[in-house]
Formats: sequence, structure tokens, C-alpha cells
Amino acid sequence: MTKKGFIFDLDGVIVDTAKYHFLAWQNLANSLGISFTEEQNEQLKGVSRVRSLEKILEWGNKTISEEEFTRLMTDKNEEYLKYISKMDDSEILPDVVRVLDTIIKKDQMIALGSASKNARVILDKVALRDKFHAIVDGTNVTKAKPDPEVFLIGAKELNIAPEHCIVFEDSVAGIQAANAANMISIGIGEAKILHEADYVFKDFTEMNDDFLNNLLTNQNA
Ligand code: B16
Ligand code: MG
Repeated sequence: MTKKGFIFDLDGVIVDTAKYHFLAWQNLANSLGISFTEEQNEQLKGVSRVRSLEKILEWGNKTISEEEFTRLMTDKNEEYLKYISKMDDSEILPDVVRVLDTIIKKDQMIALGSASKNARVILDKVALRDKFHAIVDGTNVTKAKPDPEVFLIGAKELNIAPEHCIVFEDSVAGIQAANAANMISIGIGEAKILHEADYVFKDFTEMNDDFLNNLLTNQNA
């Protein structure tokens, strides 16, 4: 049987770090006199740190110097890392470990494909790093999702052809990136939002072992 590569996004798939991004961005936006809502935070999911700050400044109709931009990015990340430092394995989303272990037991390959430059720190905090054969994150890519770069590098590092890879993603841009990479795309979240995905599950508790086994045996995948 052909080996498959399973590529997981981090924020929104393995852990919910969006709530910490929200607190840190909100603090920063408020310090600039810009309001920042949870709805706006939704639009930053899967978006890089630089692009996130650009968007917040656009929403607040604010222009700042390059120096201040760099300083704000550093401040935001420092605050975000304070929340991350308190994380432990209780923050792993439901049934993620079951799915990872099922894939490992079947002797298949696993990679991380995240936009976050903090991905390795987060995987260490929740004690999941050992389960990954490859980690591709914001420090390894030049093009953000929906560009397929992050997933194509993941496939290459696993030494598996893209058409034999399966991506788990919670953001629209991430699903588009997986589709552009010619991989099977599995949305984790709302079917209405992730309608471009090949399959959508509300969360991993809804994904049974039969579904995973079918992915392994499906020769077209
Ligand atoms: P950092 P993912 C993304 O993670 C987050 O969804 C997004 O909100 C964040 O801006 C981005 O990582 C960059 O994160 O500031 O830690 O480098 O969903 O691609 O795992
Ligand atoms: Mg995500």
C-alpha cells in the first residue's frame, strides 16, 4: 500500500491558540485607539503576523512608521508568548491524540504545516512534537496560505508525493492551499465556511477510524 502523508495545521486544528492571538492583538489595537472584535480576529486565522498587523491598521485607518511597525510586532509576540508559556497538554483539542496515534500505528507519515513562527514552542508545550516526522512553519516559508508552499514543503520533507497527502485545516486560505497543492483537503470547523474542502468535520471527535482507514486504502488519494 502506498504510504500517505498527513499534514496538520496547528492553530484551530491541534490547539486553539486563536484565543491568545485575540487577547494580544486586542491589547495592541486598543493601545492605538483601534477597536478589535472577535469577528475581526476570525479574519486573522491562518494569516501571517505581518499581514495581521497590516489588516488591523487598515481597519483602524492608521499609518505608522516602519520602526513602530516592527516594535508593535515584537510587543504583540511577547505578550502572546506569555500566554503560550502557560499552555500544557490539557489544551490539545478533543481526539487529536487519538487521530495522530491511529495514523502512527498504521506506520504513515505526519507533518505540521502552520503559518506560525511559534509552532515548535507550542508543540513542545503540549508535548506533541515527537509525533511529527516533519515540521514546516512560518520560519520555513516565504509565501503565505492560500499559496501551497507550506504543504508542498511538508510533502517533500516527508518524501511523499503531494497527491498522496491529506491536509487537516481550519481556515479557508489553508483549504485553498491544500487544494492548490493537489492534496486531499479536510476542513475542521463549519461546513458552510469550509465548503471548498473535500470533507468537513466539526472536530476530530466526529472523524471515526473507518474514515481514517479509508483515506489510507484509497488509491486515488
Ligand atoms: P505567529 P496556523 C496561524 O497559525 C494563526 O492562525 C494566525 O492567527 C497567526 O497570525 C499565524 O499563525 C502566525 O502566527 O504570530 O505565531 O507567527 O493556523 O497556520 O497554525
Ligand atoms: Mg489554523
